[in-house]
Amino acid sequence: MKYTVLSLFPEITDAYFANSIIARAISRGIVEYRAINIRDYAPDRHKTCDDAPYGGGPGMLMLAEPLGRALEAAGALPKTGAQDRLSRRLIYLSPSGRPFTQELARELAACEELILLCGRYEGIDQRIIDRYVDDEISIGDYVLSSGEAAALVLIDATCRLIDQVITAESLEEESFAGGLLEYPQYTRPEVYATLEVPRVLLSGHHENIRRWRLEKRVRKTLAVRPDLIRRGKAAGLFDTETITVIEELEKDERDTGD
Ligand code: 9D3
Repeated sequence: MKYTVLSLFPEITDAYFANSIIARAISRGIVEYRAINIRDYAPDRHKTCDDAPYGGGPGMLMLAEPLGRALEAAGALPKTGAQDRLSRRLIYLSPSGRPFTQELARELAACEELILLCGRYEGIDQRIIDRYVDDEISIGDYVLSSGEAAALVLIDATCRLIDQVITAESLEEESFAGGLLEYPQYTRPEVYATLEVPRVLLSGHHENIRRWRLEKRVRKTLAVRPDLIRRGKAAGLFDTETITVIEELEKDERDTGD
């Protein structure tokens, strides 16, 4: 995978690539990284990259000219409609994008190159989106000050899915996660600040441990992510035992509810 990041502040993404599992992947030749400073492509001597929006409104927008020149330097071409979206994708990180999910991470991890355009100010001239951008992606419903942090999230999530970057084992476990949050985990010591490790985990009784963990997962998911329970049910993600546990705990909830 090759990541090309276009930004007014490339130091932000540089720092990340210098120190993480990605640094190892780069030295092994599995991942490539290139940062392009958009300011280097401003045509005027003041290196202007922003201006006020036509029609009025708050703040400033990134100018089309420096963005277009930086994109062409990155090897981007204007869209033709007949694009090979498996080999190379141009992504604009934007609060108005479609939501980033594990499914989208898997799709993007299969690309040969991701060109990530990070915005500053209130956004970019729409003509850059129309002419070059394949996907507009948001990382969630909260407001960031710029696109760089979002690009790092996308890079981290996709990079670890690339074959050879992390062990197949941890990815396999992930697919087992199937619609529920994790159970609580404990390691040594057995007593920490008077807090004891749950007895069942020390019992060596594998069937009881498995059942305890399943109940903990269902309880936690019902409490903080009831949407995952609804979606998991609809998608047929749960086996009959899990459905029984969900129904029991939902019933408990109603009994103690009021
Ligand atoms: C006035 C409306 N605002 C849009 C919701 C303006 C605005 C806020 C934040 C314009 C740009 C930004 C900077 N955010 C990003 O570049 C960004 C982002 C985000 O804020 N949330 C979630 N995902 C992303 S991806 C890029």
